[in-house]
Amino acid sequence: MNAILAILAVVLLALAYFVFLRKKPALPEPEATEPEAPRAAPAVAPVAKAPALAPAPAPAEPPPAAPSAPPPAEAPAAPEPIAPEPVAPPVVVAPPAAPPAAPAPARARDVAGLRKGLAKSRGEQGFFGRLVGLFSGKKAVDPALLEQIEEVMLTSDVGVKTTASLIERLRQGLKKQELTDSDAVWGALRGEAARILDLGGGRIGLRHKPTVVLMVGVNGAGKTTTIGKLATKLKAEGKTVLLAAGDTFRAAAVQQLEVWGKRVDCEVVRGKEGADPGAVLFDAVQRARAEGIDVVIADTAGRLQTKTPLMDELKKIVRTMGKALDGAPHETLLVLDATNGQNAVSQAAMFREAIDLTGIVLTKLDGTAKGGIVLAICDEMKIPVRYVGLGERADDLREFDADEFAEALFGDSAGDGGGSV
Ligand SMILES: Nc1nc2c(ncn2[C@@H]2O[C@H](COP(=O)(O)OP(=O)(O)OP(=O)(O)O)[C@@H](O)[C@H]2O)c(=O)[nH]1
Ligand SMILES: [Mg+2]
Repeated sequence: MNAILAILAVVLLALAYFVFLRKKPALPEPEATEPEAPRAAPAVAPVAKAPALAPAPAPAEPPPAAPSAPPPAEAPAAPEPIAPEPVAPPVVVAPPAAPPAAPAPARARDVAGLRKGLAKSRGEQGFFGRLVGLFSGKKAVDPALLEQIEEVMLTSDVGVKTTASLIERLRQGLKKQELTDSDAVWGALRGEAARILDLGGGRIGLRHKPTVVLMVGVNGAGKTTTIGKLATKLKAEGKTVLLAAGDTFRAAAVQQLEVWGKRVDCEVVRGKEGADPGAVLFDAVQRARAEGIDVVIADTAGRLQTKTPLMDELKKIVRTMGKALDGAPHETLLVLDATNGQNAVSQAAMFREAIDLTGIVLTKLDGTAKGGIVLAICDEMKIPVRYVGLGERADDLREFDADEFAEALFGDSAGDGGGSV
């Protein structure tokens, strides 16, 4: 009996020991899952998250760091969301210059829509309408044709310099017997236009987080409206956008931006009336960094390119933004009013002298019959056109595409029904 009891006791002891041993190693498990918690709660440390721009490439790097960790999908189950110094750093591995998470969404060509916006320039009395008129019903090329083309260009804001070089190229083509009929001349014109416009313009780059975009230009060029339109576009792409009211001269200017902010559902950073614009923009960039915002778009007061103190202030604004974030502003867009004609070219020259410009937004192209200004700006300034404004509505901003633009103006028989001459 005693022996049986002894055996039972041994068996019980062995069982208890076995159970105890199996439980002990289970203890570290909660710790192993903890690191996932902070990923699920990024809002805890927003500032640390700022350099982790380009979230897409990051996952490529971290996996080797934690190959044995449980899959992140389990993270939400973690009970303590406020874990102290977790494994967040691996996410920061991505280099700042990495490409954006989502590549630029492919944009459908819309030549017909562009033509609608350019209706005035394409109309009978407009730049291209008049050019078409020169060619209609004409097959042979007579010597007067080049002179007539020249006249239309000069009176349509193409400018003396660009017109002269265009006409000279056509003349050479005629001389070498390359342009034997009016169709060939028209084709050459279209080709020349596409070549001049092709400066790699179009959509702004979003390689940084935040990407800081500064809008500059003379009074009434369309800066604030363009900001609203651009914010609309970016929001539709799923980007977070912060607007910065750097036009602190007029209360109405801030209000105008705030109206856009409400419409587009973007926060607006503003200072007091008369505040230093640089300080407001500095705050905005800092805030965007802290909150992990994708794009900051900064408005500025309109300024005459001939007023030196105002242009000096602009230089200071740019320097201040660079202090808030190294490399900012990443895009400095000069907004030009297409109805200003040749004056827009001289504005571009003087703004470029003061600060580095990364692109041009040409507004109010819908309001001019002299669409030739696009050619003059591209040819003389060699600054890429990023967007064109074709109206006052939020969706009246179009990414500029040289080829599409040339097609919209000069037509393409194989295109969307626009026809050529
Ligand atoms: N038709 C047309 N009107 C435009 C376009 N872009 C802007 N506008 C109009 O131009 C006017 C001036 O636009 P704003 O955006 O206020 O210009 P701004 O450069 O911010 O002006 P300031 O702040 O005074 O320097 C407004 O009435 C806009 O609706 C465009 O592409 N087409
Ligand atoms: Mg404005």
